[in-house]
Amino acid sequence: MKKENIVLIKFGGSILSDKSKPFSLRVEVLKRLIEELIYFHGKMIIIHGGGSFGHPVANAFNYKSNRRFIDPQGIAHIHYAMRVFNNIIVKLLLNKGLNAISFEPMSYLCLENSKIKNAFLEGIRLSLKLGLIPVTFGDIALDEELGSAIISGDTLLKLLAIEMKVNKLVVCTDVDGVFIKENGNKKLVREINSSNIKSILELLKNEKQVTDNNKIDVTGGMYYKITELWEVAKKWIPVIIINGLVPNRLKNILLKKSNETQTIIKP
Ligand code: IP8
Repeated sequence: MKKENIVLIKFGGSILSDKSKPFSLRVEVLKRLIEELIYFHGKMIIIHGGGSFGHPVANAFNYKSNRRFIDPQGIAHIHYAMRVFNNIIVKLLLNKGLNAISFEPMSYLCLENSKIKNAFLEGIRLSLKLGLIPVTFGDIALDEELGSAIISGDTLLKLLAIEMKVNKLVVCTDVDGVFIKENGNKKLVREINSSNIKSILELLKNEKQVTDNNKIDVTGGMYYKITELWEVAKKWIPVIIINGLVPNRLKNILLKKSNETQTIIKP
């Protein structure tokens, strides 16, 4: 796959907001991350999660994944909460001279049983050509089978990384990377590649079962995330998972300086 010179950056909802308090923003973290983005002068796409905006509202309307959700008030309010969150982020980007433009998944995607059925990505493609920074986010979108369904930022990440042929994917989380348990101790995995992917996934799967008491994890946890990210890495797009709460890690990645604390996924 021939790559474009585009970096895709994902901000997990939990680093931009405090998920324990509805509608709370970690404004200092957000402002600092934006300052770090300024150092990069190429094309970029930004994706953010639902954080303390989308998730509490979805809960309040009793949204359950993979179930029919046809409550018009619920759909409208979940979407609105995400628009509010997204507007704040876009405004802060604009304040720093970054020409961000918002793309709401509700308008460019059509779902079927929670999976993407149609995606109209021409707007995002054209915006990149014009030097704009497309910003998109986890959202509720309309679903031909279920009425509506939440599409997470992690699903958008895979779609856009592959469709836009990006040459690097940076995932900013609130931890240093992927951790596994070895002899009872937590250990950071610095590189995931074709020789260790199977064993890492096995460990993450088991760990999830142990720590979550076999409860169903709606977002799928790290196991699901790495399964998806591996699909991206297999297309020769390096995926780097960093701790966005630590200053300068994002900036170093964008400036191609090495960070000693991160996980890189490559085939
Ligand atoms: O935080 C969820 O996006 P995510 C979006 O990326 C909503 O999973 C509406 C809860």
